[in-house]
Amino acid sequence: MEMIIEQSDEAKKLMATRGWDKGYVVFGNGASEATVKVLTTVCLLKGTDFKHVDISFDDTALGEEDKLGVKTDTWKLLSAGRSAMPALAIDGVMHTESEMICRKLAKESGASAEVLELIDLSLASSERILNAVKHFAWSGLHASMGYAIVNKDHYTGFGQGIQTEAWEKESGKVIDTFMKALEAKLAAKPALNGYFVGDSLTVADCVLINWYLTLGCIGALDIETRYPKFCENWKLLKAKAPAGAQWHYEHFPGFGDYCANANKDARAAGFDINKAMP
Ligand SMILES: N[C@@H](CCC(=O)N[C@@H](CS)C(=O)NCC(=O)O)C(=O)O
Repeated sequence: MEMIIEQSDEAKKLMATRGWDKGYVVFGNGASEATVKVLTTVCLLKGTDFKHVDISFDDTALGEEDKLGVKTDTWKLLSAGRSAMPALAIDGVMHTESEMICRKLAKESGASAEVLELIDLSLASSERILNAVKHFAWSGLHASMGYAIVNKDHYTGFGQGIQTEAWEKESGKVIDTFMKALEAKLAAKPALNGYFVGDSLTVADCVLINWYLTLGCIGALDIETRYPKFCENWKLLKAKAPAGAQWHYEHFPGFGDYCANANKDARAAGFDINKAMP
C-alpha cells in the first residue's frame, strides 16, 4: 500500500540537478497538517539524515534555496499534476499520501502490530475527516482569499451548500467513531504520557499528531469536552517537543483564527461541524 508517483523525464532531470534523487527528501510545509505526519516520522526514523524542501503556500519560484510554492508549475511537474503536499522522495522515487508514506516507513522499520493498527485506523477515516474540515473551514477561508495560497480546484468541492446534509452527518459519524476509538485506546493505558503505544514516540503518534489542531483549531470542533483524554495526551506530547513538529505547533494554529474569521457569518447561521456530530 503505497502511492508512487510516475515522474516525467523532465521532472526526473530536475530532481537530479538539485540532488533530490538521492536519499530521503521530504517535500512539504512544516506547518501543514499532512506534512507534519511525514516530517515527524522521518525525524523519528532517520534522525537528521534527510533533506527538507519547503513547499510554501504561494507561487514562489524555485531559486537557490530548497523552497518552491505549492501553486507553481514546477511543483506540478515534480508531483506529476497532484500539486499537493507532502511528498517523500526515496532515492528519486516520489511517494505521496502522508499516511501511506508513514505506514510504509513504519512497516519497513519493524513497527508493532499495535502501531500499524493505529495508523490503519487513521488511514481508514482521514480522507473523509480532511474533507469535512475542508468543508466546514478551509474552503471558506480559501474562497475569501481568492485561492491565493492553494490550488483552487482542491477546495471548490466543499463549503456551505456544496455538500448535502446527509454527507455532513455521515462525516460527523466518521469523525466521532474515529475519535472515540482513540479515546478508548488512551483509556486503556495505565496513565497518559503523550504516546499512544508504550512510553516512547512511534509512527502512530506521528500519524495522529495533526488531528488535535485539524479538528479543534481549524474545524472548530468541540474536542476538549468530547474527547478529553485525546486532548490531554496531545498536550503531553507537545510538551515533549517531538522533532519535526515544531512548525505545525507554532504556525498551524494561526490558520484557525483565519478560518474562524472567514466562516464567521456562516457559522453563526448554523454552518457548524458540531451540528453534524452524532
Ligand atoms: N491526503 C493528502 C492530503 C494532502 C493535502 O490536502 N495537502 C494540503 C496541505 S495539508 C495541500 O497541499 N494544500 C494545498 C493545495 O491543495 O493546493 C495527504 O495526506 O497527503
